[in-house]
Amino acid sequence: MSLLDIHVLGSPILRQETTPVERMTDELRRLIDDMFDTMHAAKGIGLAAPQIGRSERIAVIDVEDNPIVIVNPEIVITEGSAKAEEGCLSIPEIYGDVERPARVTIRALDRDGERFELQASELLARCLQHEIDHLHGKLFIDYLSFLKRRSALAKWESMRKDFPQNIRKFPPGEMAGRHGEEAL
Ligand code: K2U
Ligand code: ZN
Repeated sequence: MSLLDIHVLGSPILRQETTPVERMTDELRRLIDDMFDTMHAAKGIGLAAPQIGRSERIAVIDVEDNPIVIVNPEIVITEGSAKAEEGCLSIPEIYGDVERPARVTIRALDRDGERFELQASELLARCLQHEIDHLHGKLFIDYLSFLKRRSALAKWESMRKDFPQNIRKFPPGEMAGRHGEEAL
């Protein structure tokens, strides 16, 4: 089990486009396993590669014990509309209501590089859209109104000192090492 550092708002990689994966490798499969470990340790239900400092177009999701790996995902169908509160592991303690399509159909590759299609609704649909946004440098705060985004960013400014170099370590703590072990 390897816990990776999570990049928080202010880290440039969160605002960059990711690179499509041309071929799945054992190294990428190990990265995917570490992303699941980190997501679970952070009590998240999704995690995208830029959030752990990597530029591959990969995200992991686990809504209600249904682990899903999406590589090079594309949203091919959107239906309806739904508003719900969102947060982000890269913007801790900041929340806001986001309107998104209620149901989506996505196409992606799995951890073995095999193509699949997935229809989703409810929280899974929202999580998929949140993670796919991350893969294109978009964050949920981008959907907030001007005033709500200004308020969220002001609150974040008061908190960012807790994340030197825009890094959030797991488990949290002064001495935690790179993978969460105590520093010797
Ligand atoms: O990508 C991330 O930062 C993880 C997100 C994923 C997410 C955000 C909004 C709505 C659905 C998924 C969350 O921080 S994971 C935390 C969480 C846990 C349970 C329900 C909603 C959000
Ligand atoms: Zn997020």
